[in-house]
This record gives sequence, C-alpha cells and structure tokens, in this order.
Amino acid sequence: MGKVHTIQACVQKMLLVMLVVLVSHQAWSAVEKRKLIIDSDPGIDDALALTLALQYPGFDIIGITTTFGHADIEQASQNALRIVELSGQPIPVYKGAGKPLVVVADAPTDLVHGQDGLGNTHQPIPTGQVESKPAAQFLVDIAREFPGEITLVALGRLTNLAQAIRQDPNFAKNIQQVVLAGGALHIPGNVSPVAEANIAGDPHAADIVFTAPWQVSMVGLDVSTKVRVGDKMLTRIKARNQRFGEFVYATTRYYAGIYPQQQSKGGFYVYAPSAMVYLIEPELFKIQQGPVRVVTEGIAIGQTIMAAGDNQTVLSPWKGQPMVTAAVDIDKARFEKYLETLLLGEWPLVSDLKRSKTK
Ligand SMILES: [Ca+2]
Repeated sequence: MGKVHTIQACVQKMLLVMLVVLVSHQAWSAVEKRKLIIDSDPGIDDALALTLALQYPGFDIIGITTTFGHADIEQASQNALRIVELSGQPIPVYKGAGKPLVVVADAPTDLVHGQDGLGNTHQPIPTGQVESKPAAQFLVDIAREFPGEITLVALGRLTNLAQAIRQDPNFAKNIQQVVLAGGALHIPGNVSPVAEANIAGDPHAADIVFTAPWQVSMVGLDVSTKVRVGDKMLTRIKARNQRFGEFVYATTRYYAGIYPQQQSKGGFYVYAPSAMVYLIEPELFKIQQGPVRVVTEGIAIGQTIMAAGDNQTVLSPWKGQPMVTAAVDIDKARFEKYLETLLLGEWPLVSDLKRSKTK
C-alpha cells in the first residue's frame, strides 16, 4: 500500500508541475513578448545576463550585437556565439565595434574575466558564425523595420549604439527604450574614483547615448555593488539547470576566485544581470530621474553626472537634455531571489502571474 501511495504522490506532483508549466505558457501566450536586442561584450557577468535572458519567456531576442571590453571584439563575438549555441535558439549575432570612438582602447580585462573572457574555461569553438552585417547597421535597419517596438539592453561600452545614432538621425526615436549597465551616481567608480568601466571605456559614445532623444534607464554601480551571487546559489543552478547550469558554474569559478574579499562576504557583484532584472522587474529598484552628461576629458573622464531638477541653469550642459532614469537603490533580498529564479529558468515568476492577471 505504501508503494501505491508513493506512486500516487509522484503522479500528483507531476500533474501539478505540468499544470504550473501550462499556466505559465498560457500567461505568456496572452502577452506579447518584448522584442529585445542585447549589446554585449561577454564577459562572465554578461554571460550570466545572456543565459538569464535566453531563458526568459517574456523576451523575443531578435539579435545580439557584440562589442569590445571584457574581451576583444573577436573573442567577445565567439563567446556570444557559444552562449547562443548552448541556448539551442537560432539567434543571429552581429559583430560590432572593436575600439572606442575617440579615446584609446584599454586592454581587455583578462585579469577579471580570464584570457578567453569566460574565466579561462576554454569553451568549444561554436559552429555558428557572426552575420555579415556590422552591428551598427543591423541596429539601424531593424529599428526602421520595427519602429517603437525594440528594447535595447546594453551591457558593455556604448560604441555600437553611438555609431547607430550617428548613422541614422531617426535611430534613437525608432527604439522603444534603452536599459544600460553602467555608470555611477552616488558611489565611487570602479576604474577611477568617479568612473565606471563601461562608461569610461568609451565616454564619448556614452555621452551621445545619454543625450539622444530616447528613453534611457541606467543601472550602474549604485545598485550592482549592493547585490551578490554566491556559491550556494551557483551550486543550486549547476544542479538544477540542465542547459546552462554547468556553464554558469564553470565560468564563474574564475570570477569568484579573483574577488576573494567579495566572496567572503557572500558572493561577488553582478553588473550586467542587474540591468536585465531591472527590465523584467523594475519594482525592485528605487529610481532617480534627471538629464545625465558624461565627462569626456580630464581626471574625471567617464564620470556620469545627473542634474537634479532645479540644478539646471541657463548655461548648463544638462539643460534641455532628455530625462534619464537611474536605478539608485535595490531591494537586495528580493533581487537575489529573482536572480536565482531567472538563472534557474524556473516558472512562473511572481511578475508572470501579475501580468497574466492584468490581461
Ligand atoms: Ca559587460
């Protein structure tokens, strides 16, 4: 009898799981998926953000554009192709800029991301290849094809975005919104006392992006240094996520090793994934709004400065510039729970249910 009960319990559990999956899928089929382009320089934290996005059922990822930074442009493009291959989804990858608009390029951040950009895991060479169209041209063309429909998530230097703005005066207006990982408003930078790496890596491109006529959300060090990914979370992801678990665990070993101080405090910072979570669940973040300018020369090069309301004087370089939404604080506990659920690829999320209820 005990055995029969165990089988019954198993069947009941399976049915429950199937029901949850079905409800989740129905919820998503009732909502239009968000058209997304991810501009990235993978990069360990970018790899986390990409795997997260590739599993999220609310996204329709129509392309990935690559940029230099954590790795050089060739390596970053190979890494993007490898992650797409792991996902099993036919998503095109477009190779982007290999150097900044004006400043001299920094060497790739091998120290942080390993020589291959993925923690020296030496991934298999992907079978796929980058598209022949350059990233900036793809951005311009696809934005014309779907005006007002595309969300652009930028996880590296902003060079490709700036090039697209220069190529087409209507490009920014054609994009629905931009969410970028970078900048620092109320806390010190990570490459200088005032500058964050993605902005400092191409400050001229960043200033073009912040002053273009589109809706920009900046998710920078103010929030990404308040949340962590720890080994316990990564071990659970390794055990439960069939598709990406091993990859996520392996690539983060190096990252965990070079931040022993952070690690001893419960994990390492996650930069790029914070921007992705902001896009999915903005309610977890406290925001501040105002125009943002970037310092493009001198000792404060790369600093992001927001003018708050009545600080805008007649001669101010901030006057008349578009409002930027900056994430300045975060609900740490809820964020970390969300991040784990997203990286596990397990559904439904609270936000999915919320969305399905509003339909
Ligand atoms: Ca990045």
